[in-house]
Order: sequence, then C-alpha cells, then structure tokens
Amino acid sequence: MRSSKEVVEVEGFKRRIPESLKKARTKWVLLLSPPFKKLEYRKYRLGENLGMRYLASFLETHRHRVDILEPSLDGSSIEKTAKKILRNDYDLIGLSVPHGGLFPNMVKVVRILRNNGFEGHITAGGHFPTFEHKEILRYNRNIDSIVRHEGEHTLLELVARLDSGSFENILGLSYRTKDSITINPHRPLIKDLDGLPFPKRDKYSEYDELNHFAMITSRGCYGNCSFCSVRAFYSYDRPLWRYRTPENIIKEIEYLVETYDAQVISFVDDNFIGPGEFGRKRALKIAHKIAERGIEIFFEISCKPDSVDEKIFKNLKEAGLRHVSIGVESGIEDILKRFNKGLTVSKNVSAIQTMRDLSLSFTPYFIMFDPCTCIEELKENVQFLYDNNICTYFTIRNAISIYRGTPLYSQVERVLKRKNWEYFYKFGDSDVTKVYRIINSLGELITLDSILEVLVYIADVENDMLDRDTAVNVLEEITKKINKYVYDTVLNIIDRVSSSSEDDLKCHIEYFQKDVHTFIEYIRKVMSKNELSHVFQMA
Ligand code: B12
Ligand code: SF4
Repeated sequence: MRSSKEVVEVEGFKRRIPESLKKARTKWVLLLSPPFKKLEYRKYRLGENLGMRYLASFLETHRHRVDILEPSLDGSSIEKTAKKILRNDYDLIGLSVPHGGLFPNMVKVVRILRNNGFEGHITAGGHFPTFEHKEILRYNRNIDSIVRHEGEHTLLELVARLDSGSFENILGLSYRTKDSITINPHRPLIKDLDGLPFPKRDKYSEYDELNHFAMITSRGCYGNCSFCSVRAFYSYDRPLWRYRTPENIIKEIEYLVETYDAQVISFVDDNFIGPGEFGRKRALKIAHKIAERGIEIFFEISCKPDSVDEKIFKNLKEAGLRHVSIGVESGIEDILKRFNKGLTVSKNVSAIQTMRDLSLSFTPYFIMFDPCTCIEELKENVQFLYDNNICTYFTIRNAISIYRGTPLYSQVERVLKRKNWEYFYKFGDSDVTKVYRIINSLGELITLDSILEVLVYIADVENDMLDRDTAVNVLEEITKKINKYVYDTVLNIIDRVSSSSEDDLKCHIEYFQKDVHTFIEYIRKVMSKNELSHVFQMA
C-alpha cells in the first residue's frame, strides 16, 4: 500500500499532453538531476549536468520532446521538484545520478511521483546507477530500468520501445520484468564524438554571473587509478580515450559565446591533455585556434601531472586558461604505486613548479587518507605539502572515496559498509582514525581555503573594485602563513594522538578548534591591515 503521507497536492492545473505529441510517435521525456532538501541548495549547487544535456539534444534530433529539470541550478526542493513534474504527463522520466550521495533524494521524488499516480517509465543513468544497477532495481520497484554506461543510443532505443514494452536486446539496458531483472549485454562506445549534437543549453545552463558553462572535449581516460570509476565506466570497449577534434570544439565554444555570451568555460574532461604526442598536439591546436579566432574566454581544465608541459600550458594560458586542477594525490612513491597512478613524486613536483613558473592558478587534488594509511605516511605527506607550499585544509582532509566497479572496491570490499548508497570503511590504524577525526572537526579552516580562492580570483581577473596588486602580494604572504600553520597543526595533532584515549580526543578537538579560531582571527587582521576585509565577506 502506498502511504498517503507522501501524496502531494498538485493544485491549479490539469496534467497536460501537448496536442502535437498525441498524434506523433514522438515521446515526451523529462531528464532530472538530483533535487535537494531545502537547505542543501547552496551546498550542492553543482553546475549544469552535461550528461543530461547531451541526452536531451540527442533525443531531440530524433524528434522527441525533452524537458530538463536541474534542481541544483534553480534551488527547487524535493517536494517542489515533484510538483513541477506532476504537472505534465511524461512518457519517460530519466534520472541522472552521477554520484550515490544524492540518490536517496531521487528515491524520495520518485516515491512522490508514483504515489501521485505517475505511471510512465522511470529509468536512471550515470556513473552511480551503472555500477549499482542490480541493487537499485532489486530495492527500488519504482524504478523500471537502468541505462548503463554511455546513454545516448540506449535511451533513444528505450524511448522508441516504450509502446511495445519489450526491451529485449536493447544493448546497455538492465530492466525489471515481473519477477526478475534482465541485464542486456554492453553497448559499444560511441566512436565519433564529433557526430554528436552539442549539449542542449538554456537560460539555466550558465551557473554564475560570469556566464559560466561546462564543456567536455573527450570521453574516458587512459589512466588506470585504483580508486577511479572513469576507467571502469568506459573500459569494456576501446579506445580508452575518445576525442573531439579541435574544429568541432571551437564550433561549440563559438556557439556558447555568440548565443549566451559565455565568458568562462569549465572543461570537465578527466584529462584535458590527451595521451602522448597526439594528445599534446590536439591541446596545442585547441589553444592556437582559440587565439587565432580571437575568442575571448577564460577557461579551466583538469589533467594528470605528467601531462603538464610548459610549452602547451604557456599556449593554453595565452588562449585564456586560468585554472588547472591537477591530480597530484600523494607525495609518496609507494602510495602513488598503491593507487596505480603511473606517476612519480618528481613528476608531481615538476607539474607544481611549472604552474608556478607560468603563474597559473591551480588546485592540487590530494588523498591524505585511505584504508591502509599509517602515521608515518601522514607525516611524509604533510612534509611534501609543506615543501611545495600547498598545505591547506583542502589538501589535508580528504579520505579516499570508494565506488563499486573500481579496482580499489574489489581490494577492500570485505571491510566496506554501505549506508545511504555510499561506502564507508575504518582505517587500519587507530591513531590515523583519531587524526582524521580531529582534522575533520576543524571545518572552520574551510574559510581559509575560500579566502585563498577569492584572492586568486581577484589577482587573476580584471576588477575595478579591488586592488589587484595588493591582492597578489597578500596572496603570497598568507599562502605561506597558511601553509606553515596547517603543517604545524597536522604535526601537532599527530603528536598528541599517539597513545591518547577516546576521552582525550574530545579535549584535543576543543583545543584545536580554539587554536584554528585564533589563527583565522589573526588572518582577518592581516587582511584588514591591507584593506582587504571585504574578502572575508566574499569567501
Ligand atoms: C563535471 C563533474 C562534476 C561536477 C558536476 C557537474 C554536474 N552537475 O554534473 C562537480 C565538480 C560539481 C562534481 C561533483 C562531484 N563529483 Co563529479 N564528476 C564530474 C566529471 C568529471 C564529468 C561529468 C560529465 O559531465 N561527464 C560528461 C558526460 C557526457 O558524461 P556522463 O555524465 O557520464 O553522462 C553520460 C552517461 O553517464 C549517461 N547518463 C548520465 N545521466 C544519465 C541519465 C539518464 C536518464 C540516462 C539514460 C543516462 C545518463 O549518459 C550520458 C551521455 O552518454 C565526472 C567524471 C566523468 N568522466 O564523467 C565526475 C564524477 C561523475 N564525479 C564523481 C564524484 C565522486 C563527485 C563528487 C562526490 C566529488 C566530491 N567528493 O565532492 C561530487 C558529487 C556531486 C553530486 N552530489 O552528485 C565521480 C562519481 C563516482 C561514482 N561512481 O559515483 C566521477 C565519475 C569522477 C571519478 N573520477 O570517479 N562532479
Ligand atoms: S587519471 Fe584521473 S580520470 Fe584518469 S583514471 Fe586516474 S583519477 Fe581517473
């Protein structure tokens, strides 16, 4: 029986099916990304979901009608999202779930829809459903099918077969029949990415006042890091890395600039610089073409440290590159091997140095904790961070996340516990657990990460309101101060936890929280002395 509590009133409108759709074989599809509990909106404002936008334009070129709802862009809560959906009689609702953390919210929306009589097909796709397809279908009778891996062709075929209800042989689909779950074979990957229509955009696409858009220029990654689900997602077929040509990429950039006055583009490729000489040449060609055509945009990319090459990055910077996320992950050779990064510490150091030489702002992604971490490794890693002047709350606090489908998942499966569709584990070393708990109780330190981000932004972007030179000088000064403070704090924490009891832990947490507070007040004074107090408000 469905509980009456979850039925929402949908007042003031009748469900409507447009006349045009009634006649044609065209279907009406809604693509939905995870909604939020009211107060989570700011925390989870994620930027546009490119996967859904690719699917939408693909279905539209095959004459289907597609709406997109992205609650993270317009701030709709779970209930408001469900109400909006119930106004229309969609043939199919497609849930896009990049990550399991927000899946419980999706489940709530779906329950409200079913309890209010929604009878259309509900499918889900993205990284999380792909790896958890069996469990989702087993535990969620409201969800009818899962589109695994790349979605364009599988979803199109599913939509075309809705009337017949027969989903046999739709490659890439897992679905529920009355009593069982059928898992169809994989669908080969799309070889020609240039052949795909550009992702569908609308007024919600840009995600801040700078007309900021996301783009992707390749799919897959030739890396094989043990914790990463990207390889697992694409590696059942070849090639591991597929790319769009520079000509096709430039066309999309120009479309975004001309149609939406795009000023900033985040390239969300896992590794913007593709493999080997070919990848480098492609990146260089993209840079040259942007410059040649006089396109005025700022952009950011992510890449592996071993693809940081001074010549390419200089050209990319001249074309508008302003920020690079680099997967440094560790400052210890053995750990880089443990993660199967295919990297060395010296490659990491040289990538950081190249960023500095080119005055490019960068974020080093770093994994401080994993199930096997020991205290000596924490010390060695924090020393690496300090020596490279990148010791911040962002780099010291991360524990590796574990996803089904990854090699790491298979290695540690027996110690994992699942809660709300995410996996948790205990560290092998109890002192490491204590250090982790103390570090994660120091959330106030995030303020310093934000302050550094704002200063980098002011230092980078022309801005009449703020004094850029001051920002550049202060940035250098407080980066050093924060680097030293965070380093000392971690060593101090490590020192205190050894042989301390659970009761001591509480005292340590109080002590460090006070200490952090005092340090932040000190930074506030430094900023105010330099007439940059407003940076605290912006952070
Ligand atoms: C950009 C990005 C983000 C953006 C989000 C942008 C957005 N609104 O989607 C930001 C930076 C905010 C972000 C945040 C996070 N991300 Co992220 N992110 C990515 C990244 C790099 C690219 C996504 C993308 O645009 N891909 C391009 C499109 C074309 O591909 P796609 O999204 O996979 O979509 C295709 C298919 O999946 C499928 N599909 C997708 N949705 C649907 C829906 C339906 C109905 C169907 C039929 C098919 C379908 O069809 C699409 C077209 O082929 C991916 C890695 C990757 N390579 O995909 C990680 C990735 C998805 N992120 C990941 C993670 C872990 C996170 C965070 C948890 C990180 C963190 N610790 O905070 C958060 C959580 C966000 C959340 N709450 O959901 C993991 C997920 C791992 C997993 N198995 O769960 C990935 C795979 C990265 C990784 N290395 O492991 N992320
Ligand atoms: S390089 Fe990045 S995207 Fe590629 S496998 Fe490693 S972590 Fe994943």
